[in-house]
Amino acid sequence: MSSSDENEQSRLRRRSFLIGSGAAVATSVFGAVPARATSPGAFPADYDGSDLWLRYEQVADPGLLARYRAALGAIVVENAGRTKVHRHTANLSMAPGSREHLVESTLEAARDELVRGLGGLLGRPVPVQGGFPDRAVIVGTPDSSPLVRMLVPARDLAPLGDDGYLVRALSRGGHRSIVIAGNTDLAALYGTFAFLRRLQAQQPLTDLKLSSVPRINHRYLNYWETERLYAGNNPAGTGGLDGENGAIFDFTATGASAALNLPVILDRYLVAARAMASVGINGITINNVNANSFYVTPAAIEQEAALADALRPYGIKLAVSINYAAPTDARFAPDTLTREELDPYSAKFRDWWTRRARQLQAAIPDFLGFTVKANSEGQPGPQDLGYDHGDGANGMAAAVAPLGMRIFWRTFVYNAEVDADRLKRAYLEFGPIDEERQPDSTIGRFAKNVFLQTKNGPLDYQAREPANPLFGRMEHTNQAIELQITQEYTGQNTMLCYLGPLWEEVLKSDTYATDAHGKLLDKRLVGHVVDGTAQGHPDSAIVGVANFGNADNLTGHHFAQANLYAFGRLAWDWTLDARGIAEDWVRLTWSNRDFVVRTIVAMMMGSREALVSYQTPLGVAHQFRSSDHYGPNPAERLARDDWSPVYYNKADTAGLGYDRSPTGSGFTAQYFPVLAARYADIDTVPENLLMWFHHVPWDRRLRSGRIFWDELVYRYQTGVHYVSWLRRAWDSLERHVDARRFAEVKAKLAAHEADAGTWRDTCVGYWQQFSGRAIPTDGPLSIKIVVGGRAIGGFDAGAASSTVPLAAGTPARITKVIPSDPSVRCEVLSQADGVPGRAVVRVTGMSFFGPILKDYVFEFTR
Ligand code: BDP
Repeated sequence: MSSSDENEQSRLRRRSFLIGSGAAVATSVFGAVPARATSPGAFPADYDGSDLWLRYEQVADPGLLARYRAALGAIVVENAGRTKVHRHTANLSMAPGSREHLVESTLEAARDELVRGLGGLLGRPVPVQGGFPDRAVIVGTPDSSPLVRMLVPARDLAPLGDDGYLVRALSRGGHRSIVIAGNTDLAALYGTFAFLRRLQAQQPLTDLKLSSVPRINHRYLNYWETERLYAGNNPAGTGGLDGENGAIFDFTATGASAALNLPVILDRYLVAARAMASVGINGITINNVNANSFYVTPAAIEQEAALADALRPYGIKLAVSINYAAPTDARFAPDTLTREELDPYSAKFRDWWTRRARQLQAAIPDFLGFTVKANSEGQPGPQDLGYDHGDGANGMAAAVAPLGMRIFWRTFVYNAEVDADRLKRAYLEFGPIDEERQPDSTIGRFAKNVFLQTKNGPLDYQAREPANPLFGRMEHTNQAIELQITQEYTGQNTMLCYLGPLWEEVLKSDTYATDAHGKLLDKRLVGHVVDGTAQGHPDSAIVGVANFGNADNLTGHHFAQANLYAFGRLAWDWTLDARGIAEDWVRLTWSNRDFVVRTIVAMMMGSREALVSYQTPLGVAHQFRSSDHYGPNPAERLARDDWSPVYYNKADTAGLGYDRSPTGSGFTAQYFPVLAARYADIDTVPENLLMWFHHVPWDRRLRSGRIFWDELVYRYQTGVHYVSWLRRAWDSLERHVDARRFAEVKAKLAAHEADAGTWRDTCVGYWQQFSGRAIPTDGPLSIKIVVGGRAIGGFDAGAASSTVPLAAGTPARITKVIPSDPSVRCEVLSQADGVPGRAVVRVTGMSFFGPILKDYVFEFTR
């Protein structure tokens, strides 16, 4: 069974949503916002976003509220406290004054979530009861609950596995009930969250029949506590205040926060735990991949054990990132090794890691294992001793296998000696190990408890990349996909960028993988490779580099919460679509009002493609300034070639882009034949990947009919125009969204628009030095204005304003606006008082990814 019911629900909802969306967008773009908001947003005006999507505000629609109240009269969780989860920390406790509370079992977590959720949504407490009351929500497993055993046939539970759940409205013996059941307590908790989600999204309860099974077993976050953290409580957004470092989990806070370090549990840990569980995330590596060995010292292990204790009822297990050379770290003295002893085949090396893993397991019995970044960006690894990644990963794997742990070994390697093209290097290192015949004549050297953890694309979390060629190519090895939730290259904590469409694009992209005889596999999307169905792998994993921090809203930008949510939903079921997930998130997080939902979903859905457009259109990659990976610096040339924007753009007077075709670097050959051929040919490569694979001549004609240079400039402009529209769209929601969050997002969007403009101007200005061509002025939003009977045009749509000289005696009045595209809408916002004077014309239209808006500012002079 798949998660069919839930999919079907979201498909149905989606269809009706799509029909309405065009009109609604037009409404908000063109200013015809409902004149009077019928009621203010349901959330308090000062709400800070700290509940993530776990908001349980009272249902506003009186009819629906009455129906919910009639159907949901009691909560029954039999034996909720019977199966207590393991607790290592005797005196585990919350910080003084906490709102959240610790629970001792997973079923208690489910029960308490229902108490909180139903109480909030229904606006009155719903009692927890025993027995078999009418109108009860019953949660449990056949093991925990006699009622579940009675109400749910065993054959219906069998296909659900360990994590799958079902939710059903039943009528039995004169009793109406809603049953939430699974084979494990955790599955019952997952079902509880799925049920609450439906109520939050104000879906009907009649004929409720949901069931869902995750497609991927290990759904993990990697949390980078020290790097790429854009969610600290410091207003600058990255670091922390009051002795905290901005990370969500406090291990070493000082000063005013010293008393709040683990083992003390803070509210935000439990909000994060509940949020993770609500989307089915079941593991977290708690520290950065450039690992600090502190996290495997005894003192840290005690703190981690407390964290694990608090998260355990929610099904979240812990792992840590390690440094391959940790055994040489003096912090472990006298139990240290010399550098020469880091030989992955040596007993000394393996025993050292077995000892660490044992210590961890003694405190954290369900400890998952280690994430390893080795021989990458200066991190040590097996190659320092002449071994390869297979030797290193297997050495570590052998050390922890007896303890039932796994090694997540990252493939993010790009040793310059391997090949001149950075993109080719990982496969050249890992591919041969996967294909190596073993003494027992099996193929592939990586151990069974090794997962190779591979970024979605071959470079480094860019806003658009082709899929990493390793997907499908590593038939004999377990592979996890790694996605970046924290927005390092996608606007950090300033830009609104919904990443759902990026991940959907990757997970649904066709690898054209073939079997050993060259026949195309039936299931061969990246998602199939990851979930194991493409090549028959029994185990599967997906990893998201998380964006948690200690900011009030936990993610820095209110809209960054959506990325965490979307990652979790896709990790559970990668076949879901990004739009449906966005709609759910908006309903849970902002409002159920149709106008608000449609507007915010539209804002989110175009945001990633807009970012691609104003940052790196048409496949030009990695043009970020090296200092912070936020702003542009296409001219930058660093000591390391493959960190330099110029290495990626290869700008010259002939054109722009990296030739990776067979006559260039030959990277295209790492893909399966269909893709290799498609990417190799400049005529067949998808235009949005053009410069990933080709050096494109400035005057090459593209599918739009425009030459490459013109199209490139338009892409930059269009991306910025979308952000201008975002601002207007958000403004239209002022009376429908709680005040604090409204203002915070509004301020972010203003910075976003300015920074998008900087990207456009910096990049176009730099490319122009090579193209030697003028900025085209006949783009999608180009207009002529008629002043004094004369049509004047040729304005740069990227310029902040245009100076228009008027002949003596000509009145400074715009009498007509003539757009080059008749479908755009023009509006004179203000006329000039005289000369000199200023007039503003607003032009709104549609791009291929969403609405766009430009306010032309005209300065009239004589
Ligand atoms: C890069 C990040 C760096 C990470 C690295 C990685 O800039 O902080 O350490 O990825 O994934 O994108 O190892």
